[in-house]
Amino acid sequence: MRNPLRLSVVLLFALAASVCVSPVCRATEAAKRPNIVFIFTDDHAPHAIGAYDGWLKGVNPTPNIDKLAAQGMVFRNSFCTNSICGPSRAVIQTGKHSHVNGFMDNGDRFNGDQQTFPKLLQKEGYRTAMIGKWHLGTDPQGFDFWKVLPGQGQYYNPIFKTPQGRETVEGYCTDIVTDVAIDWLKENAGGDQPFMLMCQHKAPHRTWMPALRHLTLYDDITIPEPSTLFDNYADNASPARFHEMGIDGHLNLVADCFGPELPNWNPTGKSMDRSGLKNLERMTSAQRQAWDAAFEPKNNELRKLALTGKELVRWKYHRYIRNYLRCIKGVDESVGTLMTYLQENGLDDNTVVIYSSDQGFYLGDHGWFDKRWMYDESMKMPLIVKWPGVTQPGSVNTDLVQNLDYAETFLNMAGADIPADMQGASLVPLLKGETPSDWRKSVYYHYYEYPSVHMVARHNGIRTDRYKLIQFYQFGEWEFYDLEKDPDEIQNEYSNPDYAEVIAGLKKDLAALSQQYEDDSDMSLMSKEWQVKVRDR
Ligand code: SGN
Ligand code: CA
Repeated sequence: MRNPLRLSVVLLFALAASVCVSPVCRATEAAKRPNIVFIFTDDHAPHAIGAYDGWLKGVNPTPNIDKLAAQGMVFRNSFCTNSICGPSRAVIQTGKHSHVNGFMDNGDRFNGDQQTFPKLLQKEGYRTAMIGKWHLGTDPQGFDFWKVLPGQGQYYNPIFKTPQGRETVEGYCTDIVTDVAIDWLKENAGGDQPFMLMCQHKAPHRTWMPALRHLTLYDDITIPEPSTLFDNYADNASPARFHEMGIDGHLNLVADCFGPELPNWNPTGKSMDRSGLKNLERMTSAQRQAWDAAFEPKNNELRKLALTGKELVRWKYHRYIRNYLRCIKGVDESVGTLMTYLQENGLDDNTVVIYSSDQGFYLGDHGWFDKRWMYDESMKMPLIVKWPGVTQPGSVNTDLVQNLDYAETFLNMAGADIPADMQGASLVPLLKGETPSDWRKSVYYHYYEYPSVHMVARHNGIRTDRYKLIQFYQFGEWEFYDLEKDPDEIQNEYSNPDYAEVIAGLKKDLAALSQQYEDDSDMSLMSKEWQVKVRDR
C-alpha cells in the first residue's frame, strides 16, 4: 500500500530527464512539480466548516474554505492519531506516531534533528517556509524561512520568533500571519524552484479572541446548540465523569468568555487560564476600546439577568461558540486572500492548496470545549485538498486517512522518495480518485497527556468506518460505540452481548495495530490508590 505511485512518478521524471538535458528544459520540468500551500489552523473542528455536514453547517461559517472544497476534495473520514496540538504537528512533520517521533504530549520538545518532510522537500529543491503557530518547543528545521509564534502565541499584537530574534508585531494574529505569508510568496513564488509554504494560524484556539472587525458578527442570528450539550456521561467509562473541560464547570465566564464578574464567576476554578485576560492587557487603547464597546452592552444584559444553572451554561455556550466562529471567520478570510493571490499571480494551476487543523474540537458537544478524547468531534480533522488537474472538483472521499499520511503525501506530490520508516501512506492515489484495494480498514489512536489540564485519562483505541473501541488502560475500562446507530457516541455498548463478537475482533485488531506501529509505550493498569489520588488532586 505504501507509496504505490512512486515508481511511475520516478520513471516519468527519469524519462523526462533523459530526453531533456538543457538547463531551460530542466527548469521547466522542475517547475511542473506542484507548489504546496499547506494552511493549518488550531482546533478547527470539521463540524464548524460548511463543506462538512455538521450541525453548524447552516451558519455558513466558512465560505472560502467551502469554495476550496468545491474546487477540490473533502476527506470526510480524516483523523488524528493523538488529539492534541504539539503531538499532531510532530506526526505531520515526521509521518510517524507520537511514540516513534518522541513528541507524545505538549510538555515534550520536538527533536528537530530527526527526519522531517520539509527537510526532505528541501533536498528535492523545494523552497520551504513556516509561518505562524509551530508549538513544537524547539526551533523549526528544514525551512529556508521561518517566523513563528513562541508557544501558544497571542491573538493581539503577538510576538514572533525568527532566526534573528524576537519582535512584536502590532495587529491581529491571523491577519499578520497571512501578510507574512503573502510577502514570502511575493519574494519566492513563481521562479524555477517549486515551493512549500506552511501557513499556520493560532485561531481558533482558546481563548477565542476575534478580530475587531468580527466582534459583533453573528449577534443577529441564532446559533444552534449541540444535542449533547447536557450529556451526563451515564454509561461512559469513568474517565469522562472526571473531565475538566465543561462549559458548565470549567469554561470561565470572565477569562474564557470575556463576560462580567457575576457572583458565581469562579475566579479560581479548575482549568482556569488567564492568557486571554493577559492578552487584553497587551492591546492598544484603540483596540481595547473597540473590544469593550462590543462586549460591554451584552455583558450588562447578563448582569441584569443574573442567570444561573442551565441558563448560564447556555449563555456561556453562545458566547463561546460565537467567539470561536468569529475567529474562524478571520481564518476563512485568510484562505480567501491566499487563494486570490495564487489566482492573480498565475500560480493557481500548479499549486496544491491544503486546508487542515491539528485536531477537531468540542463545540459544546458532550457539554465540553477542548479536545484530547477519541470521540469523533475531536478525533476528526478537517482535510480539504485542491490539486488542479488531479482532484476532481467537488469530490468527497470517505476512506480512513490520518495526519500520519501527510508527510508521505507531500513527498509523493513532489515526486520524492518516501522513506521506508514513515508509518503512514501517501494520499496521492486517493486524490486521483483511485483508492488502492488494500487501503487500511481501521486507524490507531493513542493519547497520553495525563494527569494534566482538562484531565483526560490516557487511552488508546481503534476506529473502523463503523465501530470504535476505546481502552482507558490505566483504569482498566473500555468503551465501544456503533457509529452507524449512534454517531454522537452516547450509548456505550461495551457490555452489550450482541456486540461481544465484534468487540473481540476489534480487540485483536487493536493489538495488531499497536504491534504494527511498534507502540511500546507504558500501558499498565494503575493501582487503585493512584487512581483515587489523581482524581482527587
Ligand atoms: C492551553 C489551553 C488549554 C489547552 C492547552 C493545549 N488553555 O493550556 O485549554 O487544552 O493549551 O492546547 S488557554 O487558556 O491557555 O488557551 S493545544 O492546542 O496547545 O494542544
Ligand atoms: Ca490544537
